[in-house]
Amino acid sequence: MQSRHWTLLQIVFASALANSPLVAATCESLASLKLPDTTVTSAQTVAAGPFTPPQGNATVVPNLPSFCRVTATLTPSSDSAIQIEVWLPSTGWNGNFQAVDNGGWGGSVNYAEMGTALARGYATSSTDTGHTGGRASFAMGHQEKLIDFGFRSVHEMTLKAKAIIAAFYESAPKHSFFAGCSSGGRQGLMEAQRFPEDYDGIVVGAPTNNWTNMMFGRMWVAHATLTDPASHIPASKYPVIHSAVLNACDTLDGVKDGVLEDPTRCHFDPQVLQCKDADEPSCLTKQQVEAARKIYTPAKNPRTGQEIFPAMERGSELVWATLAGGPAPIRLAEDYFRFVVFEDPQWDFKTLNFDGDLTNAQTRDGGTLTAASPDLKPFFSRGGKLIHYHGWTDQQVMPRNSINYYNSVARAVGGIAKAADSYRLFMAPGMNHCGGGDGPNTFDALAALEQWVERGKAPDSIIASHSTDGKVDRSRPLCPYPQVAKYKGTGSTDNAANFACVAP
Ligand SMILES: [Ca+2]
Repeated sequence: MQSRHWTLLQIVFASALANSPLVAATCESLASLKLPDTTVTSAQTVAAGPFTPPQGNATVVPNLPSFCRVTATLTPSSDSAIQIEVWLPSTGWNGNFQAVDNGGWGGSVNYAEMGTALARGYATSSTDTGHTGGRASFAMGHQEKLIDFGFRSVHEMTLKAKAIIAAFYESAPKHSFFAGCSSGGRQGLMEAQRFPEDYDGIVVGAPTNNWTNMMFGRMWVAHATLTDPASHIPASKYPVIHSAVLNACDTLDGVKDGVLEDPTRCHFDPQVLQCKDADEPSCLTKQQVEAARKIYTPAKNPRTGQEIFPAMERGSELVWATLAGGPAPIRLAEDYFRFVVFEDPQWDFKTLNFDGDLTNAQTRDGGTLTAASPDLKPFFSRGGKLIHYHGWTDQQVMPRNSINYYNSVARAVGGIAKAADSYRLFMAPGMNHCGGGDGPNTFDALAALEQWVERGKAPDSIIASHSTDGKVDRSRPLCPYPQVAKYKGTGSTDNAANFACVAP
């Protein structure tokens, strides 16, 4: 019986890969599936209802349809132990595959996003990126694990998930999608650059793709406010600065709505807030003025003057605490220098220099973590579509990095008009890192991507909404860069229908 079962499974699998329908495998039989460098550790049907992730991931995923849950360990190197999960709808599969992303330093399967993808009818997968826990300490002395985190885990997961989907449903997914923000945006660009055949469509949000330079950008802000106590800006003054920015620049876009449609047009100088006499809650000391100016200034090499990473934007002041609040720098960045660049857990951020240390870090990275190549031609030429978005008040990844990357790709393919056939960037005014903020920050980029990939309908705008206490109080089109949303002059400025995407 066992050998007969085996033979049947092998036939099913081989035939599934050849796209010739036979019979679908049972969920439980997938436990015997043989794939390269892979141990399938479990395959079982999960009944409809809430799903309780394994220990250590306590947040219950509610209201899932019944699905086949496959877990596996991938070992592409002798030091690798990449955990993946593949979830396959028992009924109502939409015929597509959508992989989900990881934030920060990864280190855990993203059950919440898998649940969302499954509920939308996708077969879905996630990886722990090859290590456990959200710190970077895993990387010390483990270059192969750093490679797993950098790009290999998502690629290997993709190959294995597609094979498992094919075995289960007797056919390969019609289309494969990847959607991610922040580190997940970096994962998406890494896939498009290194493995252009993995996905037909990719949603990239606020990517950390310019990884090493971005870490210096984050430290630039930390140096502005955290190296000298006199330069520290208390959080209570963020609204003071923000109000002054709005007074100076809110109406430059024609609408007084507390949001800057295009912060690059705002040149507010915090000098206007300098205290006349003693320090007060409503003004900035001379040192605080200098600190705020530095936050608005791109990180630069002090010797060459060359820009390392763009600055925080005007309008982002309410969320400065993430990078400027202290007392220590954001841990995601401090971890990078301690465990990857200097391999010294006691390393002090105040000692960082923005010249030789940058060169050393870039060498150490060498493309393992940074995904900045503008060459997306192989992805585009096989029909790949990319939707990229970034909030203008992002407090973790400076927004102009996305514009710089987009322009680099456009240059590589012959201009923005050409790039727009395959790749569109949507800057979201007043949106924070991957969501939140005073501007419209809820939108369905994945649905727009599906339309583009499946029906050839490119997104000329994406409608975004803003909610307060769960109630939508504003909608607005997000426009493909370099266009901006312009008020038509009549009707409510809280209604997207009264705006048009126009050249800046
Ligand atoms: Ca405005």
